[in-house]
Amino acid sequence: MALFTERLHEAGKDIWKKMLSHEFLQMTYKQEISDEVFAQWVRQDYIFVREAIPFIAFITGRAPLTLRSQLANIIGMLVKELGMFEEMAEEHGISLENINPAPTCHAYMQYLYSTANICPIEESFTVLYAAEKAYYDSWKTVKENLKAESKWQRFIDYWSSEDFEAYVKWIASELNKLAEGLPEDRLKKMEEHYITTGRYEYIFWSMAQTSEKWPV
Ligand code: MP5
Repeated sequence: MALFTERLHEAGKDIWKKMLSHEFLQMTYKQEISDEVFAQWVRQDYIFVREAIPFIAFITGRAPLTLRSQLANIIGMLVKELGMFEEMAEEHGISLENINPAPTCHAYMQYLYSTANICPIEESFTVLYAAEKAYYDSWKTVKENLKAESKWQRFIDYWSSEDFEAYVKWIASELNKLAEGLPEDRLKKMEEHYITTGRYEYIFWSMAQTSEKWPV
């Protein structure tokens, strides 16, 4: 039988196609992105990664014992990642003081929290998979199309690395185990989360690209 993640990839293929050709990514690999637009992504993703820590903590509380220690390790990984954001922000003169989530970032965070708290583990694990896969695929696209060293190279290398790829593959294999034997209605819900998360990932790039702000 085909792996469940293959079903997810098929369901999300149009969204992924659009995501990977998003203007923000194209401008980044063509090195035409303005510092202000990139800084908007840095600030918003810093908030996102910071808030991903409680998301993982919530998931851990509902996870089977076999997943707990690896989920706890993700929290350590996120703390290190925040350090990378802080160092890159400092190096490039981007302030991380008094920053607030833009509407899209805010909505995405709330989606993470509610999924982790209300939905069964296989659904929140699907959200985790989609979010991490979106970043691996997006930054790998940037890396593959980049012609020369970028000032944002550290970010590009981080999410397109072999280590990160192995981490995404681990989530995929655990997700396939979680999906095993589940009835179609529960698999369908997982597929819906994969699509919703892919959509959030797409609009997250747009939020950065347009420097989205609250209108009031
Ligand atoms: C990730 C991220 C990857 N940093 N930001 C968004 C909007 N989506 C996915 O997650 P992580 O925790 O940085 O690996």
